[in-house]
Amino acid sequence: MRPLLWLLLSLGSTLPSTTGDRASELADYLPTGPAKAFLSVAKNGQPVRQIIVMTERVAVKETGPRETVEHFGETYAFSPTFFAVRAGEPVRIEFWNLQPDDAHDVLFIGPDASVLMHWKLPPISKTAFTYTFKKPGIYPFVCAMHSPEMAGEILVLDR
Ligand SMILES: [Cu+2]
Repeated sequence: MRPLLWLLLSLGSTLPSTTGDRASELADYLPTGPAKAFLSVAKNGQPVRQIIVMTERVAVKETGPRETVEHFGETYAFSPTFFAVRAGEPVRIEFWNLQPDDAHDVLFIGPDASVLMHWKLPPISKTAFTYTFKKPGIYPFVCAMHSPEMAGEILVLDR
């Protein structure tokens, strides 16, 4: 699975992102098969708490700084980039795409570096699921369109 992850992570950094409307070519999917051993995802459910992850612009063509955008392309970040949950505890994670003109997406990656799911985050939208992480470890998440900088990590604690 590691080569796939590297492909996904390098995809974002090899394409210029100055247009700001780069479309994700990845289809949306929830965890299936072996990925379910790490993560189950439901539209509803009984979450014990909610976490909101927002998309923030760091340097974009509309507001600059121009030199920064020319050098790095448009750059974005998730906020927060790090949070902890307990294994087996359902949590509602809601992604807020705050940008009116930029799509984002999110890939969840397992502690073994396998890609667990992919979901698009359209402009000006909230996208929520109830997530249950099954095994302790570090689960990276990344926007494939703005990788490697738009990324974070979830620490899953032993219950
Ligand atoms: Cu993004």
